[in-house]
Amino acid sequence: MMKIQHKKLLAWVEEMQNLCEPDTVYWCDGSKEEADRLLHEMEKKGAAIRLNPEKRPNSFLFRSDPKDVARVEKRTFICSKKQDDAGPTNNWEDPVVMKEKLKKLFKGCMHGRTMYVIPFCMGPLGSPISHIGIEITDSAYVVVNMRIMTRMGQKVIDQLGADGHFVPCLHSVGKPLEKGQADVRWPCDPDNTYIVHFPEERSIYSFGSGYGGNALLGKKCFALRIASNMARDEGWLAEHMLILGVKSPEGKKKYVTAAFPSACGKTNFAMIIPPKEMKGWTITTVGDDIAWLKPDEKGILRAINPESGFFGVAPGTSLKTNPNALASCRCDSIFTNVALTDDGDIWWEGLTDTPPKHLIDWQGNDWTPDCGRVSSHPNSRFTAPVKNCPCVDEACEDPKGVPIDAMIYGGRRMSEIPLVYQSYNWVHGVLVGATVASEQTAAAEGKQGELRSDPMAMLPFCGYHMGRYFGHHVNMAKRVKKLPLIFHTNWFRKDNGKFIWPGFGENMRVLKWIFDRVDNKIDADKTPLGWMPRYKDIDWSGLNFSEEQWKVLMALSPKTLKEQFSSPELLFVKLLPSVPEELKKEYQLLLERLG
Ligand code: TSX
Ligand code: MN
Repeated sequence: MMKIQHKKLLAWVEEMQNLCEPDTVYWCDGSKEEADRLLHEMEKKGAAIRLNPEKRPNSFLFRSDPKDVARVEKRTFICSKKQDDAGPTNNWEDPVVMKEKLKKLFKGCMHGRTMYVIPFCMGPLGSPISHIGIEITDSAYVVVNMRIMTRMGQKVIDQLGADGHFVPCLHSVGKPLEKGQADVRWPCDPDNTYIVHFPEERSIYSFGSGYGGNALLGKKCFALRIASNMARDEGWLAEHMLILGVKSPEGKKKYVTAAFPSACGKTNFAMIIPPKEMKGWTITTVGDDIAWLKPDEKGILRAINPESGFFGVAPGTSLKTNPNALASCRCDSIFTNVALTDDGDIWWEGLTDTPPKHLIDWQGNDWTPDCGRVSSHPNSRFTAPVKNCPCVDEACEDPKGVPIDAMIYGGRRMSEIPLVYQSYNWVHGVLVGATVASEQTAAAEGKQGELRSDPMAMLPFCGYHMGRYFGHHVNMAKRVKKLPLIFHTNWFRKDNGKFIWPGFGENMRVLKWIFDRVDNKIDADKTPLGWMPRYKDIDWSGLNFSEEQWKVLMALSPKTLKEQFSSPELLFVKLLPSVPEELKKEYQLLLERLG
């Protein structure tokens, strides 16, 4: 039994118990025994499938309700007192009105269920950058996922002590069971889903969905939407960024963060394997999705990964695209909405060149390669511990965090945008991040190929006014003594319908150029966009890439670029009235450089 000394925590749990009226309350200790027991119970109920222990030890497959397969942005709300504080890019509702609505939804919503109390820490325990949350949920699936994605259980209660701060996170699948009513495999209430944030009181309420970012509240809800508010008030950054380490053959180490919109291969980039001809260069992974960055007492910007797991998109992950991700989910992992093979393993589109002759698809139906359907949902996922990753960084658990030398913003751009450029200064770098746009793939909603703004890859995740968020980035320059250099990358430029750049591990060549720029080792070309690499400054060992190809890859058309950067469709242009003066000035300079 757990001993809780924290009066506020006990009072909140009791209040939520009275609201949700569960059959029982269970405090999670985070032990392996506890997870084993919950998984076994879900297996007995038919909610989970134990995978073949020889092929995929201690791993399970879940199939969600077909209506509950992704984050629901239409139902995601930022309920600040003033609508203006949520800004024009967030859904808003008056907090008093929303609280009333939520009270009705949550009243008695856990009948027939267990209410799990999950103490979790975002970031290494005891780190000055970490923060604690308590998630209350009626989903055991959430518990076992949170155990992988966060530091969870008794140790967090110990850390919290009698009066430590925590972010209260209430979650329910929204399907109470009345007496005698049988449960379904994946309870949810898709027609009444609400993902609600109260930034001023720093609390989260999530109703009706059991899936991913809707239900694992430490991730997008806390580590980005609520944390971006905390970061603004406390002088740090909560960003949708991967963190990786780059080590040179001489043993020099630098850390880089990168923010990309969806469908740019962020998890792949977080764990690339350098080409073997680039001997002695190694890449290590701190995180693949979220970074919390805070200046230390010397003014060095240090980053932690608030998460301890990967919640990665499965389709497209293969030995060719990302062997380290595959190794991470070799065991002790949870799979959601992927296909089941006849020998009790998992499969998804792109895992192997030739699909198995027979599968059970993500909805539980027979599947054959010629059936005309995909076997796995396009947004199917693996939940895998970071510590399983073969290239996990040695400082991954360091409470001090890792010092950041460079930050990358990127997008998926078929034309116009070169492979890489460097901003002229910090404020210009903020502009580079704020003007990120990406082409939509078939997997996303909306038209394929349509260019959509996603400033700093934070459009769905910034928990306050986006224009003021840019201002906060600008202001960080006053707090950080050694500012990271800022870069923009695009792995996706095409010529005659073909990708020009080979991408994947070959992106190491771009990271080496960034490393050399940070080291002040090489000059670069001054262009309207920023500093650009010269052909001779890229390490080409082991790759046939001609100077002619390079010219096509790096070509700039100032006229077209100017049109794109001043297009009223660009979110930055729409946000201009609320953008700080320094940034507006930097934007004018960019337009002037483009002629
Ligand atoms: O993840 C990707 N990255 C980053 C990897 C470290 N992808 C996959 C994107 C979908 C999520 C990429 N796709 C990358 C990339 O750098 N580049 C491309 C485009 C591309 C696709 C296939 C090839 C080359 C480039 N194939 C051959 O050249 C044989
Ligand atoms: Mn993400």
